[in-house]
Amino acid sequence: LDMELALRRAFDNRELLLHYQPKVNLHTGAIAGVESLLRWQRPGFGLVYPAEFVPVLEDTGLVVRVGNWIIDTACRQIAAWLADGTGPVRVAVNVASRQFVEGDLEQVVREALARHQAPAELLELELTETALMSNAERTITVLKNLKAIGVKAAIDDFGTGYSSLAYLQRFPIDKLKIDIAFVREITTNPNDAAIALAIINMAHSLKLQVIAEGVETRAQLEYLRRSRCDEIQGYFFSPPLPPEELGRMVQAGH
Ligand code: G
Ligand code: G
Ligand code: MN
Ligand code: NA
Repeated sequence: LDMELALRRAFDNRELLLHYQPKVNLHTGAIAGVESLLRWQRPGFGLVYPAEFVPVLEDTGLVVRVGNWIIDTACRQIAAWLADGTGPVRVAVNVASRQFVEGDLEQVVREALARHQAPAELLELELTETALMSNAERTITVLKNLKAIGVKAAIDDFGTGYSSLAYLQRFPIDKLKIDIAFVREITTNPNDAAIALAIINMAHSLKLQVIAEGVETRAQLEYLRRSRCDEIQGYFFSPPLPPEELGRMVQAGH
């Protein structure tokens, strides 16, 4: 079966869902928020991970429709966690380049926040450098307008793209996310350690927060803490979880 058709059906049949991976504040140890990650509960296949189908969503443009649904679902979840006593949980969503170019991202975000009465401060957008650069002027305008209402923005997979540092300061972003490629061997490869430290220091010089993804060991965590990284995300703390499990983890305080 053609993958595009299968994905259209999956979307219509509500087989797509979001899992949520906690981000931990390295200064306080508290859960600082979560990243929503798309999964496909595919009948006969089990849980399918985005590496297998997000490229198809992007290539076919389906990522705009699905992306709108992701933003709506994230806002619904923010409101649900507020309502059930879990509390304010900041939710980051991954945003594809085509959502800026082909979709009316600003309107989609505004409507989703309003529909669920979710505080804008609890929504964060994660964009790759490539997405930022593919239509820089449009992206700057949208991000500025969303920042004005309180929405946060982070650059995902930082260090792997080709954005110039001079350009970076023109984007109204709040946070850099160090790519997993520099975290994996951070305790054994001096070059990776140096790059991570340089990103952290540069981010702080630009008054940006910095998070490291893909943290799997205590040694990686300790290196990042000593380097003054603000937040970490990764299997060492927790894999992405279904919303009920994530809610229980937040309520338990760890
Ligand atoms: O969860 P996993 O590590 O398999 O995700 C793999 C890739 O898929 C990541 O690069 C991530 O950015 C991307 N991805 C996951 N969820 C979403 C989503 O909701 N929207 C978009 N556009 N990409 C996503
Ligand atoms: O948006 P992005 O591509 O950065 O998505 C993060 C991806 O990394 C997700 O697919 C998530 O499942 C995965 N991931 C999260 N934590 C870890 C980790 O500690 N190690 C590895 N190898 N992958 C992780
Ligand atoms: Mn991400
Ligand atoms: Na990433």
